[in-house]
Amino acid sequence: MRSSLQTIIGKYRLEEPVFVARPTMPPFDRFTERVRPLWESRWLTNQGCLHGELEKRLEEYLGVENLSLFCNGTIALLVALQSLRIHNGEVITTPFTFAATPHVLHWNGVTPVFSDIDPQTLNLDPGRIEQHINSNTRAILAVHVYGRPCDVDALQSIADRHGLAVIYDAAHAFGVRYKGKSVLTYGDASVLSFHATKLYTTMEGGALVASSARHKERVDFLKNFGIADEEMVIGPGINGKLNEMQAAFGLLQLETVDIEIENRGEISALYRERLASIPGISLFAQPPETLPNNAYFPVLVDEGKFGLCRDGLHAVLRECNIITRKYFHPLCSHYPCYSALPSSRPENLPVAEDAAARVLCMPIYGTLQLETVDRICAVIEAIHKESGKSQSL
Ligand code: T4K
Repeated sequence: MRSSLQTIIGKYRLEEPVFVARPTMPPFDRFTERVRPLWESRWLTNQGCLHGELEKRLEEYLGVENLSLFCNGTIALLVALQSLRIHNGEVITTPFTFAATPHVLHWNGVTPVFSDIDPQTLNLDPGRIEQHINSNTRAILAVHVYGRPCDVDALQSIADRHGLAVIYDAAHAFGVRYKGKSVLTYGDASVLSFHATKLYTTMEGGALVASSARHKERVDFLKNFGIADEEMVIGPGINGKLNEMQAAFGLLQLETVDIEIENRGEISALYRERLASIPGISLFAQPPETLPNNAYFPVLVDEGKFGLCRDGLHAVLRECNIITRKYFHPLCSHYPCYSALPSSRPENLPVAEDAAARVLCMPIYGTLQLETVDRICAVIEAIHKESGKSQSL
């Protein structure tokens, strides 16, 4: 089989690598124009004009109130927990996420308790949560994985029944609307990431959407060392500020983010059309009542039907210069720092274990050409045909 796969690699290898994500850059001149006034004002950070303007514009664009900008999504999550005074006990979360999610719990002195995910959405399965609740449980930290909304109503009713806070790691969910409103308006706080790999970026950056003006006020103190004024520090805060250069970049990104989402929609539709009929490649259904952002394009690989396992497909695609990613493998529950936790036992997390072993995220970003998407699908089809052949020998 190796030699036939080599033939595919020879035939389909792309000249330049195609990455899983790429930021769409604003025109360079527009950026210099935007930041030129900073050379006059010499005001570079600490809630400058561009920072204020971006907070306002983002609130308008996203349809939310009480948004605070941050230097990255991880610090925003850390502050979300602090702002809700969650700095001990246990928090129920998903193992199927980026490292930042459980790490912020650890950094806040909280023990993560991993609960299994739903096979359709790969988000926390509400039906599995209550078995983990005890007198130490403080909150649920859920992730809208790939920007697909969690079952927010079910999570909220569990939280209400047990007096828990709900925090959403919405790192992937920029612009997503659910049941007619921003997905960021659910729960006690939601956090976005504006990292360079995200569909909306400020290079590094993030935002926290608080549940009230009073909550935002607390968040804003916390992200600025707890400083109230020159002579008053009201609590142990941190430095979570976004600077003026990043805000300038973010203001320009906002001008084109609708096009970015639209382009991703077309790419996603083409992947669906081309991959749907390949045996062993399963796609995720569009989430109901959702205006999606197509932040990621995950598929699940079934080795028996496809002919090659996920890792094999990932490796052959890489040789073709198509850099897919296994978001999220390994599960956070496998990290050495968490693997000894009772909730990390694989038998507690069968759905997450299966998804982490089979998931592959395809390249998707606004400037990815449809011809390239077509070619990626052709490679996957050719790999299936070759692998299937050798399996039937
Ligand atoms: N919660 C969740 C659920 C998250 O997914 C994340 C971040 C966070 C919280 C934390 O938010 P931040 O603190 O990061 O704001 C990337 C990102 O670094 C990370 O932000 C993101 N999630 C995660 C899913 O993906 P890596 O290790 O995969 O990134 P890297 O450097 O391998 O980049 C992936 C591809 O993107 C590269 O192959 C090429 C492209 N790329 C990358 C960078 C950095 C660019 O084109 N330009 C760039 O500047 O983690």
